[in-house]
Amino acid sequence: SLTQIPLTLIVAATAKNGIGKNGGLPWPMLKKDMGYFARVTKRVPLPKNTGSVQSDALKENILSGTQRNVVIMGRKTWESIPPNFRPLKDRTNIIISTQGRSQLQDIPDDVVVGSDIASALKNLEAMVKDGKSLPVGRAFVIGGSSIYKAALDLPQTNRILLTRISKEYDCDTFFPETLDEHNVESSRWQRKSHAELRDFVGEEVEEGAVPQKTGDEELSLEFQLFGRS
Ligand code: FOL
Repeated sequence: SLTQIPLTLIVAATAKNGIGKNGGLPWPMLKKDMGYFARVTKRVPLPKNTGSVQSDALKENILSGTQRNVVIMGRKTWESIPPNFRPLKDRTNIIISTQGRSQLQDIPDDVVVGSDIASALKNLEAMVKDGKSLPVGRAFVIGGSSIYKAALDLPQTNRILLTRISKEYDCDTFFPETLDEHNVESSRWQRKSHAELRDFVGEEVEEGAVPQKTGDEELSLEFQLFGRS
């Protein structure tokens, strides 16, 4: 069932795990990262080819757009997205809030609300059954820190897509897990190869430090994948 769907965290963070400042991102718009975020969270994977004739029907389902990925976020992250970009298009948006949807401002009908990740996924499952929402491809957790923390405590969370930002920005919000470049025994999380990253995201990914022009200084990004068994 949907409450058991694998969850992938997607996050951009500084070396000190900074992710936010004053309710928004700490850095100016990083086009290469935002484009990556949008493409990766939208892309529905092709089904594995089992060699059966039934798999052809499954492929047609994908090609005709009958699945959508979901993006799960906390209420503050929802509010941090520019109003003209939310709900994030071509994805089923889920907001986690202790307040009911009636107490939240201007939430469109196709946005799912839940008090925690598990109950939100149950709400979505009911909507899919009723034909009110498309069947789910992948599920991404997009923040912020308390929602990342809740997801990290769930055994169904098995991947982290991290964009490491080279420059240290002043941050007041942090990603709640240490992710080491080197695979140390003590960490539950292991860095995966560039090939595994490319296979998972379904597109070519620039390897190593990727230079980024911002208003003022030079900085670089690195796209990384971590996994846990
Ligand atoms: N993960 C990564 N890698 N980078 C991020 O900036 C990021 N941000 C969040 C979560 N995970 C992330 C949360 N914050 C938009 C804005 C803020 C935001 C997430 C998304 C947003 O407007 N997204 C549009 C892109 C529009 C554009 O291309 O300019 C989208 O359609 O996804």
